[in-house]
Amino acid sequence: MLELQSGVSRFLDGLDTTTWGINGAFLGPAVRLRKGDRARMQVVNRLPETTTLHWHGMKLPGPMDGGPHQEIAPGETWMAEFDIVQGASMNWFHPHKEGVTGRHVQMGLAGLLLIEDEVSDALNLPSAWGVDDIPLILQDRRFNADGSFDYSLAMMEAMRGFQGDHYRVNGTLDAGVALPPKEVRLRILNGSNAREYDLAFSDGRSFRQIATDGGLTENAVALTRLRLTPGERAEILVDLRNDAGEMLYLLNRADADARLLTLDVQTSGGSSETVADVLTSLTHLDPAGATTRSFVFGMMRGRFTINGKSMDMNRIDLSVPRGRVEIWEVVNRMDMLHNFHVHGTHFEILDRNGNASLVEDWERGYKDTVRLGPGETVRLLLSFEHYTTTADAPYMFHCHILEHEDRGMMGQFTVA
Ligand SMILES: [Cu+2]
Repeated sequence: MLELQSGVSRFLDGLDTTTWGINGAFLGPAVRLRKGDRARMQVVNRLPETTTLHWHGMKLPGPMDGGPHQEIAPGETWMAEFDIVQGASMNWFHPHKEGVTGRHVQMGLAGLLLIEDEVSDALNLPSAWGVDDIPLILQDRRFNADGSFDYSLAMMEAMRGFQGDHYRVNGTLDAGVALPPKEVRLRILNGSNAREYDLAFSDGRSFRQIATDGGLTENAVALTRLRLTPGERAEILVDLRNDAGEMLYLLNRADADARLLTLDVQTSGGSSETVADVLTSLTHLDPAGATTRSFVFGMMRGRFTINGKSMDMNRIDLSVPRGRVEIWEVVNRMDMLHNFHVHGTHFEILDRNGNASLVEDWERGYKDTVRLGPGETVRLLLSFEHYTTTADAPYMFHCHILEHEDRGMMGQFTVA
C-alpha cells in the first residue's frame, strides 16, 4: 500500500515544514520488483487534495499509468495492477494531476520503483542497499521565513521553471554518505521540478555509467561528467578502491560547482572486485521505413504549446498504431531549455540537430526523457507494446519541466 499523506518535517533549525510524503512525512519508499512480477499498487489518498500517482518509466497499459485521468480524490483508493514486462531499471513515481504537478512534487510526493531481472542479477553489481548501492534523488527547494516551502513563482521563474536555493538529496540538506573503499553504485534521479544537473566529482575523476532511464546500457560508459534534466535517471559506478579515508564531493557544474553530496570513504569494508564493461545486449528498432511525426515546442498567449496547442484533457492529439516503428522529431523553437518525456514506452535517440554525434555518451540506451536545449531538434525512435485505446485513459507526451507541463506543454495520445 502506498499512502499519500501530509506531515511535518524539520529541515531548518527550530522551524517545522509542512510536507507531503508517501508512507511517511516526506518523499516515499523505494519499491523493488522483478521482471515478470505482477505489481499491485494500492494507492490511498489521505491528502486534502485530489492528485494522481504516475509510474514514470514503466511500460504498462494506459488505465494503470497514473496520468492526469486517473485522479484519486481525498479519502479514495486507486488500485493499479500491471505486469512488469521491462528489464532491470530505475523508475519513479510522482503525481501527474493536471495543472498542479509542480506543487505536488515540491510538497514531497516522489518515490522510486526499482526493477531487477536475471541480467542485473548476473552482473555482480554492487547491491548492498544503502551500503554500496545508493539511491540519490536530486531536488531543490526554497523556504519561507516560517519554514514552509516557498513555491511562489515570479514571472521569470514561471517561464524557466522553479529553482530552489537549497539542494536536497533524498530529502536531506547538506547530504553525505559513508561508503566502503570499493566500487560503489549510485542510482541517480533528477527529481527536481526544473533544475538541470551537470554532475561531476570534485577531483574530476572518471566514473562508469551502467544504466540510463530505461535500464542497463550495453557497455559501461566511461564519463567525467553527466547531465540530467528533470525526470532523467542514470546509474553509475564509482571506483573508491584507492580512496580509503578520503572525502570527495558530487558537484553540480551547472551551478558553480555547488556541492550536492559528500562521499566519506571509510577505511574498512573494501573489495578489489569491479564490474565488467560488457553489461547486456539491447534490441534496437529499425528506423528504415518508420513514420515520422513532429512535435514543435512553442508558446502562445502566456501558455506553453506543442504543435501550437496547449494541453486539453478533452482532446486526444494523436493515435499511434501499436507495434509500428515511429520517429518522433521534437523541435524546440524557443530560446529556453525544455525536455521531452513519453509515457508507455522507451525510445532511443537517433540524432540531435540532424547529427548522431551530438547524442551525448550518457544518452545512449533506452530513454524516456530527453534534453532539448534552446533551438535544438532531437529525433527519437520508438514503438508501443501496450494498448490504450480509450480517450479517458490516454498516454501523455510532455515537457518534464513541471512548470511548463502545468502551463500547457503536454499532449495526449492513444495506442490502438
Ligand atoms: Cu519545458
